[in-house]
Amino acid sequence: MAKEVQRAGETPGKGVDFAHWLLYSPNGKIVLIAGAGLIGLFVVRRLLINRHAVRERARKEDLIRTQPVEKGPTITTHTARVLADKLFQAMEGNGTNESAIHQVMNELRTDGDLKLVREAFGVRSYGSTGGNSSWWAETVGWSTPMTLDDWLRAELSGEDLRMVQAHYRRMGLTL
Ligand SMILES: [Ca+2]
Repeated sequence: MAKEVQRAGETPGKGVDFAHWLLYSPNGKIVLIAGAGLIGLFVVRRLLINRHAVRERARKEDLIRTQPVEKGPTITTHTARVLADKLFQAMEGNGTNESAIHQVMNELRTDGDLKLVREAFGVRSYGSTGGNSSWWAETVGWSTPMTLDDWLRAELSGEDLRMVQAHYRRMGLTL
């Protein structure tokens, strides 16, 4: 594009020159229209991704709420919230604090406990870079809304994952 412009003797300098070239030369118009089209596509794509993320979040929140409980909880909702946040801190960002996850698992007794913690954890954005989460990353499609179970599956592997799966089984649930 730059070559053609120079041939036409209209070097698009900074600011006004470039704006003039963009608006009034045939090549400039093509660039302008193509640029606007690309931005439009980008915006539409982002909106669709965002709508998908919102729907996915609602679907997963419903799933968490509708799980039946066999044995009642032995912890309070406040404790469940504290434990859910501990788990989140252990997984958020680069790396995983496996021992913190095992510590939390050791404090849970019944499926009611685990379900309370799942509910308190809710659905949180999981980023592609080791679990960094932020609402804006989810809005532009760089992260996915994920439940506690999703997070654990994404963050743990090998022996650590098997240990947590054993805790789930002990409470009559599967991971
Ligand atoms: Ca992580």
